[in-house]
Amino acid sequence: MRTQVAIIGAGPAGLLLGQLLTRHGIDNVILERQTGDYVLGRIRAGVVEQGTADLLDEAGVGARMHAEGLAHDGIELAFAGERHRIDFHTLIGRRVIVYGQTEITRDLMEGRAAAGAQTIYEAEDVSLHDVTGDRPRVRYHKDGADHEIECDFIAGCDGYHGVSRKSIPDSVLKHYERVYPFGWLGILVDRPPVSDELIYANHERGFALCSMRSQTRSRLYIQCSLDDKVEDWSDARFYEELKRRLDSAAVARLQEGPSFEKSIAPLRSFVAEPMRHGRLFLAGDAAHIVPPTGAKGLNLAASDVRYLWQALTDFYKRKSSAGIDGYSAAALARVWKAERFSWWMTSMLHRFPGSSDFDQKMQETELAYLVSSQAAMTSLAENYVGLPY
Ligand code: RFL
Ligand code: PHB
Repeated sequence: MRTQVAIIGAGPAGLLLGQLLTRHGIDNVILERQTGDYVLGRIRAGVVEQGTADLLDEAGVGARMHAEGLAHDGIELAFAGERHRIDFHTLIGRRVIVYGQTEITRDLMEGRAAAGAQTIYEAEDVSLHDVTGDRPRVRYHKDGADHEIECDFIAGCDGYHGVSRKSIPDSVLKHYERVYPFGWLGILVDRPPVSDELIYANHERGFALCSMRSQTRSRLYIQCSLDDKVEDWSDARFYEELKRRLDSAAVARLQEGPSFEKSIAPLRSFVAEPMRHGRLFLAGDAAHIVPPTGAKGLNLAASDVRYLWQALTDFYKRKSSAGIDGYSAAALARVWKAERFSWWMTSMLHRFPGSSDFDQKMQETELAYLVSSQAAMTSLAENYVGLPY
């Protein structure tokens, strides 16, 4: 088989890139290790930046997000028993949309099916070949046979555990990493949200986040130990712990219901540089991870895709390699700013085992300063809604 762009991974990065390329007449094939249902079953992000929403519109799949997503003009920070609103709309005149990654993925899959573009699910043992030559190839195994795709470019959109980044020699890639000494335990429950906006809570027992997927579905998180197992946390224990970390008004509005999803995610900051090796480009979690506190992971995947789609369009439509040559530097400039914001939010809102009294005072003062300063709140707001491309 031959295609112009072989895309590894049918997460948001791969599907969005595929949709944009298809709409601009650039042929592409997506290879995904899992089934489509498995991909849709992963519960992840919930907050969409305006720039990400614009790109979904550009890809022709934004209609349901605009109809069903919830526009949020701010967030609430809770600490020392009080809540403080950060009003994005007043501070910088922009907002975010709360709309689940699962729904975005579903919209992209349906858009791809409608466009007749090919996705090969359950592709096993995907391997990349000749990425530094003119004719890269991707091999995979499916239905008992080996297959090969010849292409012009490979887009590695296969997440943190994927094969693409690992195909780049160690001598080429530099890794930057911070692993945080805690995780997030999250549940999904069909009960109305605790508040109209997201509540990010700093509490002496640990961080908590009250998010949502709709007016009737809540997504709730608490900071947990890395040793914790999902089985250790009954719903009753989860709610008991969450309530200890929330203010009394939030507790009064919390409706406890049976969770239908419960998972623990470790927190990590990670960047691999550069994001290009020959004709292989990394995009999304394949190249970088942020802790979820800043709600940036999905949005960064979309911003990489924006740069990569434009670079490939320049190559095919205008015969220019400038976009391809500049891709890694352009994408990384924005990636590092989101890394900084996510690290800062994480540092400000969590309890770190072994932190000193001085560390604790610094964290309290950071929060007190933030909510007392228009300049500091504006900085949070412009990062949360998404920096310019
Ligand atoms: P994905 O979504 O991991 O998709 C990669 C795809 O590649 C496939 N794959 C392979 N396919 C073929 N061959 C191989 N060898 C392969 N290896 C892997 C995988 O099966 C998968 O389908 O990466 P992508 O597309 O880069 O998207 C990134 C986002 O999923 C991620 O950044 C966000 O979910 C992060 N995130 C959040 N981001 C936000 O912007 N806002 C949020 O509010 C937010 N909340 C979160 C989050 C992530 C979380 N977890 C679980 C880590 C909350 C949580 C709890
Ligand atoms: C979510 O709704 O899953 C969510 C929202 C905000 C975050 C992280 C996750 O910062």
